[in-house]
Amino acid sequence: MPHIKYKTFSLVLMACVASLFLSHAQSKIINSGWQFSEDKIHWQTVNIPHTWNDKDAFDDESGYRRGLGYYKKQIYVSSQDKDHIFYLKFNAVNQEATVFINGKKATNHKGGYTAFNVEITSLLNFDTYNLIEVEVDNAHNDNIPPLDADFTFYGGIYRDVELIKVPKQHFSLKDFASDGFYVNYYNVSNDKAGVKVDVLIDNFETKTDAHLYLEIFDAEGNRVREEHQGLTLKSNKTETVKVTFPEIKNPKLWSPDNPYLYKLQLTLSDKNGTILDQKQSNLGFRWATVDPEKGFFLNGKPIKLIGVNRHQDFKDYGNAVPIELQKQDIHLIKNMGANVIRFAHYPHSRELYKLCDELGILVWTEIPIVNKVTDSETFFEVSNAMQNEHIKQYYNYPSVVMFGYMNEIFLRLAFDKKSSDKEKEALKTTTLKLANQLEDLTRKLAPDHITVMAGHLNEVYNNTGIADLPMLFGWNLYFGWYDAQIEDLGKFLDEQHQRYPKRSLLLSEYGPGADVRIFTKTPKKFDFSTNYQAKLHQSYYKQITERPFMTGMTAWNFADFGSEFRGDAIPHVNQKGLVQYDRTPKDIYYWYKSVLDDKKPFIHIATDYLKQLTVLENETVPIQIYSNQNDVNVSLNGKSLGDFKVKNGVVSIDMSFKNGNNSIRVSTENFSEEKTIKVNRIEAFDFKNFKRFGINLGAHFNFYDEAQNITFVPDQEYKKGWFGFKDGSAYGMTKDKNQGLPHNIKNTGAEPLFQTLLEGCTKYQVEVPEGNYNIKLYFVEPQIKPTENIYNLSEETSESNKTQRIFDVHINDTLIEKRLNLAQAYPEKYGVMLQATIQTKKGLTLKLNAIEGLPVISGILIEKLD
Ligand code: GCB
Repeated sequence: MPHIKYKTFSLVLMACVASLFLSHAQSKIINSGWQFSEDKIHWQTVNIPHTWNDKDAFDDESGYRRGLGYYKKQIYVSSQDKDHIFYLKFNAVNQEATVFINGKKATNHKGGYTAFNVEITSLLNFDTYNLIEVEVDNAHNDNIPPLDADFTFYGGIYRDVELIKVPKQHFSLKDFASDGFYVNYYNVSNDKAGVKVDVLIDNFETKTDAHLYLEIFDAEGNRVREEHQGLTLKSNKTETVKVTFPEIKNPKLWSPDNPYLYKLQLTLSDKNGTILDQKQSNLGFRWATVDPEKGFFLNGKPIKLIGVNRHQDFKDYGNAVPIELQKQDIHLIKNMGANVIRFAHYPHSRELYKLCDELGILVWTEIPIVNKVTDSETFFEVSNAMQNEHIKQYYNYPSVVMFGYMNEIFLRLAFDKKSSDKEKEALKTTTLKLANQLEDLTRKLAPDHITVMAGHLNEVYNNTGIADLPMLFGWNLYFGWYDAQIEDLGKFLDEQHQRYPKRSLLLSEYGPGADVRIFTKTPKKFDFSTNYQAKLHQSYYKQITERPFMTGMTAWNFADFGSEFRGDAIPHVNQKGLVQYDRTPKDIYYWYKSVLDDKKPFIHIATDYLKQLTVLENETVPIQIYSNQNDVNVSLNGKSLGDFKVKNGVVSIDMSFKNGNNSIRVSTENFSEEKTIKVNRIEAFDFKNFKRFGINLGAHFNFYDEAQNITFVPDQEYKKGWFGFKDGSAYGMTKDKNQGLPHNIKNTGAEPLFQTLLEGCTKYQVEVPEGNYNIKLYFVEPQIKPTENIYNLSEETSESNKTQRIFDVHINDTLIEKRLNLAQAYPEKYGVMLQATIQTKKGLTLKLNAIEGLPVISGILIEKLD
């Protein structure tokens, strides 16, 4: 032992002295000051991370720029570094990159979500500036996955670029841009744990001697193991050195509850002890298994996986998101109480996986082979290379326990109406062939990990046998959204489990779209209300936790994310997030916290969506309270409403609010939470308590319009003394039957006001008292061209009224607009507002007199002027 200590000390000493004279391996991030151009004529200075689609993927024009983007940058290289080898490392460029150094092509890389290296030594000039040029292409390419998917394929260099300078002997940079070593574990149990490391060393010189030194430190910084190895490196070769440490006794195991990490340090020195290269990695002793009956096991103990999927983009940044902002996601996910993340549908930044190691979150990671494959040699090659890069770059993170390679790979096939049966069969065969190859590759490269794949609701995953390839199959199930009802989830899973008792299952995706501006007492499928979101998640959680055979569930999605072709309540954004696109939590985030996190007493009063609440007469409002406590006491405006049992993390109470501020207080024994909500309670339609009144015509939900700071209340059939329609029927551009996705309405940010409307209404009455009113009427022509949305998965095309609609608009006796013809006078799906000032003795009668077709109207806003 003393001998080893002395040896170590002398080695370190030598290294310190040597480093004064010789610099060892260095990586420099070169993100600043790149030139970017879309046409090679107009250049602008940008920093990495960068994308050219952060704005155009969210504007009113459909589509976003998919094509070439050019980057360039000068780097100075000194002749003092002549003895070194230089690499450029691109951590992610979406999706194809061709790199030139001083005008000469250095490499081409396909695939936008994994890193690649290129050795550039021979292309460099010393003591001068060298030009790096990168041609980036995000155009559709049949040979590069993903071919199509429900997220935006932002183009650009969006992760760090590194200039790496290494001595002639170094940890290999050639193996699919990995770190040049792979950590394996053996005999891991509560009593002992072994570590084996495969180290790849590149030698760029003739035969030479070197020294490899590996150390393991515990979390307190004590060195618990060390191994030395003398090496003779062959001339200009990559050498693989296998190092096995003796087992560590009584290891501290890694788990989400106790993410105990050891550290591995690898040092490569020359024969004089001068350090040439050094690397580090987290070590976590854990083993994960799945059982088709009993679910998921970590370190031999059952653990229900409950967590989220994550996409990497962020409001206003596209995919070019500063890493510190991204790290906050992982903290938020941990803080919610989740124990698993599915990084969907592609590998995310490596720093995040490291953070999962540290915080204790299990990881499913996958490559972006989504919706369909191409039957071409290149597609297969690119897919294989991608999985090699993926596994080799992400192999050493203890948090990573699941490696995947396909998502809903038969989605396109299932909705394909054009191909013949024979063509479809051929595509199934091709898909299966690729799946088999990738499954084999994954098992070979990562023998101790769980292989995974996710499919959508379709028999094709069963009858092709593809679902039996991976060790764990994930179902992406949208019962109560795209399909059937919320309660059908459990029935479906039971049936699958019965039919395929040997298959381990995870609910890999689920969730409805939800917009924080929409709320309702009567939540319905496809209304985008936060209330429906609560209902679905609460029920799904129950259904999954009641079924021991289910390994777990990952919600779709942690955050709202960009999907250009979509027109949810916010266009171009998929709104199934538990938090908003800017990561502001929706109430449901706190509900998850209440059922998952029992560390500290927690209460959340779910009223975040009630920005401005208008309550009619004696109307009560159901308020949900989320808590991890068993009992809570609730009071409203100082009066106790009683003690309530918390079931499934929630208490729901119908509350009767007074006009003005209302205070809700929820308390447990030694902890309480209070919230104030502002309410406009209207006892009579006298405009005393309020100045403005908005109605969301054809809608059963409230919509808070931020721009006008008003909540449009739900529509109703005419009620005496109040308001409502006399005829017509509700027409939703967000139908609950799978009639395509909702639609982006141009010229407005208030989609939920326009997307629901009244059709065929000729008379609408609002019983306002005598006075002067400013009135705004909102219209949109709902008829859409059926084929325009490539992601429209509906069986039938959405059609309302194929004939023209022309109608006159009157309020009382005033003509507001003659022969209004929305389809003719305005662009498609264009939000139109007509405004008028009306004086009335009593009441407002809106008349829509049809000349042709059925009139439509989306909303009314009435403002009292005197
Ligand atoms: C899915 C896909 C995911 C979509 C999601 C949705 O099943 O795997 O990429 O975003 O559905 O929201 O439709």
